[in-house]
Amino acid sequence: QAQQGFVLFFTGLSGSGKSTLAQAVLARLLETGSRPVTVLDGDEVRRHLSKGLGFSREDRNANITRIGYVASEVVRHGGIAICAPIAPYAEARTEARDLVQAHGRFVEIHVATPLEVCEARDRKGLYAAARAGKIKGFTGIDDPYETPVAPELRIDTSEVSVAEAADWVFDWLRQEELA
Ligand code: GGZ
Repeated sequence: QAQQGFVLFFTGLSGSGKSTLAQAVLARLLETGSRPVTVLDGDEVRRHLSKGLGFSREDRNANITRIGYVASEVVRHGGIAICAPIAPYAEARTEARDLVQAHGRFVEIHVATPLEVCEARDRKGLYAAARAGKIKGFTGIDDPYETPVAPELRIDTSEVSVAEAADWVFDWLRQEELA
C-alpha cells in the first residue's frame, strides 16, 4: 500500500534555524530510505522558482504560493516535500496549506526561536544591516512576522539541540504514521 504524501513546512524568522532543522529531518527521512524527498529551501527557491521576486507583501505571498503549488504536486504523487521559507504572512501559509491538503498532509512547523536569539546569531549580518537601515522591510525588524496560531509543531531552537528537534519532528511523523 502506497504511503500518503506529506509536506513539512518550516516557517520562522531569518536565522531561526529552519534550514538547519530541515536538513537534519531530511537526513533522518533519507536514512529510513523509503521515498525520495524534494527540498524547497528558501535560498534555493529564490534562486530558481521565485527568481525576480522581492520582499514586498505581494512578492513574499507569491513566493509562498509557488512553493505551495510545487509541494502540492509532489504530494499529489505520494512524495515528501520539505519547505523552509520565512512565510511571514498567515494568509499565504493558509493558501499553501489548502493547496497541499487537497492531496495529502500539511505539517506546519513553527521554528519559534526568539528574535533576540536570531539577531544575536546574525550569521549573515542581515540584522545589523536592517538595524542600520541598509536593508528595508526586514522580517522581525521593520516588517511583520505573523506568529502561526495552530501549527502542528512549534520548536524553539534556543531551547533544544538540532538533533533533539529533528528527533521530535521524526517521532511526531511516526505517531502520525507518516514516517
Ligand atoms: C527577510 C530577507 C530580506 C527581508 C533578504 N526580509 O537568512 P536568510 O537571508 O538566508 O533568509 C532570508 C531570506 C528570506 O527569503 P524567504 O523566501 O524565506 O522569505 S519569504 O518567505 O518572506 O518570501 C534572508 C533573505 O532572504 N532576505 N531580504 N527584507 N529576509
